[in-house]
Amino acid sequence: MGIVNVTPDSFSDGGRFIDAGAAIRHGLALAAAGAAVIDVGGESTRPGADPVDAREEARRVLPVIAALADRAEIPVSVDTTKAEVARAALDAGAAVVNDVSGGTADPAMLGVVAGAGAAYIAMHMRGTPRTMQGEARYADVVAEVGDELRDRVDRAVAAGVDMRALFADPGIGFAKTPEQNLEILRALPRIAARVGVPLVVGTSRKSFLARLLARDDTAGRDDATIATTVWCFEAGAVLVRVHDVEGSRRALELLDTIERANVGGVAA
Ligand code: PMM
Repeated sequence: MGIVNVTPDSFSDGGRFIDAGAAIRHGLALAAAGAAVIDVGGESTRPGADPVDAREEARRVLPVIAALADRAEIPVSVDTTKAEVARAALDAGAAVVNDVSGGTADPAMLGVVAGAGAAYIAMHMRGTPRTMQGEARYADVVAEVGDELRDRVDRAVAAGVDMRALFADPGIGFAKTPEQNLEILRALPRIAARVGVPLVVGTSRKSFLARLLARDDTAGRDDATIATTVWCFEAGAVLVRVHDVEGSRRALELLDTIERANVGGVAA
């Protein structure tokens, strides 16, 4: 899943694609690089980010979604917590709603997704991007994130969202410390078993990677992201949300080649 942030303030690409034309070109380039889905967002979710209203968020994303839905030949997803923005994006051609609040930010969200028959990604977070880092307190992060995510999935199903088009995301970096992010990555199969729907994971360029590498630049974060992409797919995730589609695609092709090497019974 390739990321297009149409925002002035996202942490790694804020400001680069605030112009609709640049965002559309970037989305098409991600599709050409091998993305399976393009995720378009108009509100930064970085820790402490200021919220934007629905009208401004829609103004940023709708022309980009309409153009990509028309031209990209892969599904377009809208990264929003607001039902009004989701509805307008679905009308403009989006097929997926990626909601970092997992339906907790806007009581109308799940009804909009169910009514449109759209796919839905329910992510785990506590609080809001403004408050979440103060809420990273868990006795057992894997069990609690699994339980809370399961609850969000159950609510989505109860609201009529199609179970076959439902995905869950443990929300790396959202109300989690760097150590908790690692525990979650390590326990992805346990979380997948608990939630009962396929997992999406987003580690791309997040600050815990810079801490792990003791190096803080985009190239380093992209290398680390590729390592987590391989880890996530080996652990059974079905989608990873990344800025550098090309790097993750190449790594997955290699992984696939290694996994097939045994098919003829030639390899030891
Ligand atoms: N992370 C960000 C935004 N949206 N959506 C999902 N499903 N999972 C994530 O991990 C996620 C997300 C923040 O990253 P960005 O500012 O680089 O887009």
